[in-house]
Amino acid sequence: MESVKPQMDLGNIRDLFADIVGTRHVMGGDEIEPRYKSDLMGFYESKPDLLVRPGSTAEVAAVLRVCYDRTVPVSPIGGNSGLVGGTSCIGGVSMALDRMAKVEQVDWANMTMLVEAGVLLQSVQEQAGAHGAIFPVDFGARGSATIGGMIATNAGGNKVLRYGMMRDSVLGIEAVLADGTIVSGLRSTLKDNAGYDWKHLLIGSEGTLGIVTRAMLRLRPAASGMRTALLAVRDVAAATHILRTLEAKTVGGLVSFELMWADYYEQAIDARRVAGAPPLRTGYPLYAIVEIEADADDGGEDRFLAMLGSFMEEGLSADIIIASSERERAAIWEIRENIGEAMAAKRPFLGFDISVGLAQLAAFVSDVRRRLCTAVPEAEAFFYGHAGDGNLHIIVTGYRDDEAMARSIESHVYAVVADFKGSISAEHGIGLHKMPFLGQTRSREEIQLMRRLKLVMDPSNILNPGKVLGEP
Ligand code: LAC
Ligand code: ZN
Repeated sequence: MESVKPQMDLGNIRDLFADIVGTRHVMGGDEIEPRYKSDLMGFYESKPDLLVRPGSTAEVAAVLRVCYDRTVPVSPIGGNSGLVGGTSCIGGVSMALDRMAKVEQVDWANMTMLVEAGVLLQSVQEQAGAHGAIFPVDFGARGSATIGGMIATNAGGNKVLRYGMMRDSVLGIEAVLADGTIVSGLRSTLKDNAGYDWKHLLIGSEGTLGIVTRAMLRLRPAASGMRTALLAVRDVAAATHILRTLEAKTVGGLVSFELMWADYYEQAIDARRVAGAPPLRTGYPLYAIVEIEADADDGGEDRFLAMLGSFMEEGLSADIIIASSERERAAIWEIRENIGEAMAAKRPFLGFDISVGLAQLAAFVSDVRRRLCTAVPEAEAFFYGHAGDGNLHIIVTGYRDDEAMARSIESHVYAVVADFKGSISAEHGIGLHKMPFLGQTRSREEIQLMRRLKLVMDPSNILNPGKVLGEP
């Protein structure tokens, strides 16, 4: 891809930025620390001419006014934990929001938290916990992902089944538009139908329509109990039966339903950092992590345990382990979270985050396997993910390490996704990586509408250019 080059003397811009944010918060070339020049996984390099670190919404706005006047591209950076190159700067300015990391207010009565965009997910979860609440969006990269990045990508994760995606936990945002206008809608009400809900346009727009600077988050009351189990499951049909039974009988208490296919589970067990026997032995066809919120006092836990017993009696599950301590719970989740990241360190590596209807999941997996086996027999594919949401992750590795081969594998997988009328991105977004495939999941008219919105919001294409829609 051709890089977009600023059309003015960057030295001058550097001085203007320094007046706004202070000299030490503007860096160029080799002064820019490596953590700003690549995503955390090392998938995408970033080559900003300048890095700027504003400390407030007013500073973000002033920086954007400079960029707008001179048509200089700006790519925002949150925690850099994204997987699709969404923060990769292809020339111009990278804007890191990491100085804006305050939790400004926690309001237990309203169940809200006001934060700056650069705050870490983990800090938000801890602050919520200290007030008897939870922030329910959760995933493995909680120690590096920021709220701003999560809003920009409409992040999903492990609790979508119960609490929805990021957009369901954001009541209001403050954002800076391409021309430096600050739009603030930091309201705390759950219901608000006064005209277009513009925040939802920005949520999931990957920094291409505006830069989110602050957010009013929606918290939820902390449940009084939680139970986590790992099940060896007979097949996808049995998993579906287990999922729907738990949903019906725990009345909204089912928080997570993650599936891991046998080959993923084996790799994950091999890569474990902790010693000792795995929670369940390898060799079963499918594994499910099930987590419910249950009140120990009203019999919810007992009902959960009885249901698990009945799954074994009915032959849906051959073996089950129930975590009886936080340590055992962590040992179960480690297989799903940390090891996914360890596997992602393999090279060559391709990661997918597709979604299809749950009823089609088994057929989808076997079609992908069959297609890859014929087209690229040396490739290995590992399946796992948020099956309760119809969202699968696939890691493909072991193939000849070149771009053309990677694109061909992606085409094969996305062709199957199209056959099943699924999405090429359930949660990670499009960024740079999936841009060539957007047309497989969105119609021409939908893409044209996106382009028209982009043109209105960012007429000179300075906001995270090249992402989602590519060049105009
Ligand atoms: C996960 C991330 C990769 O679910 O989406 O592990
Ligand atoms: Zn995921």
